[in-house]
Amino acid sequence: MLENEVFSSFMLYGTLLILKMYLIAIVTGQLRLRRKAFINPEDAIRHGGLQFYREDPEVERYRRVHRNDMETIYPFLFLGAVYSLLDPHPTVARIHFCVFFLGRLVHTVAYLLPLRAPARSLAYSIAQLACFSMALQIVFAVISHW
Ligand code: GSH
Repeated sequence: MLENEVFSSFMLYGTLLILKMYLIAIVTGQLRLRRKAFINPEDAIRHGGLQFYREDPEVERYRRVHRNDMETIYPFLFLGAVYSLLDPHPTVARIHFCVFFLGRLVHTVAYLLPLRAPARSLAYSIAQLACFSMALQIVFAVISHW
């Protein structure tokens, strides 16, 4: 599998994005502890009392990053894997994966800092373009073989 240039490039970018999601999850947990804002009453009781069973704007921002990652990176993991099976040109494929990867990194940075609008939306749209392109190529490849 690693000898397949396209698939190994997909594996690299996909795995790096999963690691990014793990990092966001870890930081969210740490932020909860620091801000004393717990999502479950049992956690709040353990860390000082039910008054800490509450929302915190910063924690919620991290959760939105994670949710948006789930809405976009999970489909990429499917589309990128299927697209790799279509034997695309390695450079073109790498451009798709790299654009998506960089778009998602900028999206995260823009969401967390936060950067002035429309930076986050632009990053989101550019990353989604790469996914749309892969999705269309998959659909055309399937239809043309019917
Ligand atoms: N579920 C998303 C939403 O509610 O906004 C769908 C559209 C989307 O993902 N928009 C991007 C975004 O960063 C660019 S504006 N949305 C913020 C978010 O999902 O928290």
